[in-house]
Amino acid sequence: METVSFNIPSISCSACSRKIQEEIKSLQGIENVSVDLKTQSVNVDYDPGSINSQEIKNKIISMGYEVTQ
Ligand SMILES: [Cu+2]
Repeated sequence: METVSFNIPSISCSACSRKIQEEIKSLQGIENVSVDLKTQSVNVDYDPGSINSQEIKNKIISMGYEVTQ
């Protein structure tokens, strides 16, 4: 299991937070997702045998959010 975190400066409310959490969780190989609204960041625990951090990042970008690391 590995952990990656991304900064998502355009997260502004709990609806964004919930949506991002659900979308990331729907990917294969994702163990846990926690979004912190205060720091506008997301922490993802994932299985590196199933998915990599770039794919997770791309998922967030595909939802229309800018990701800075
Ligand atoms: Cu929002």
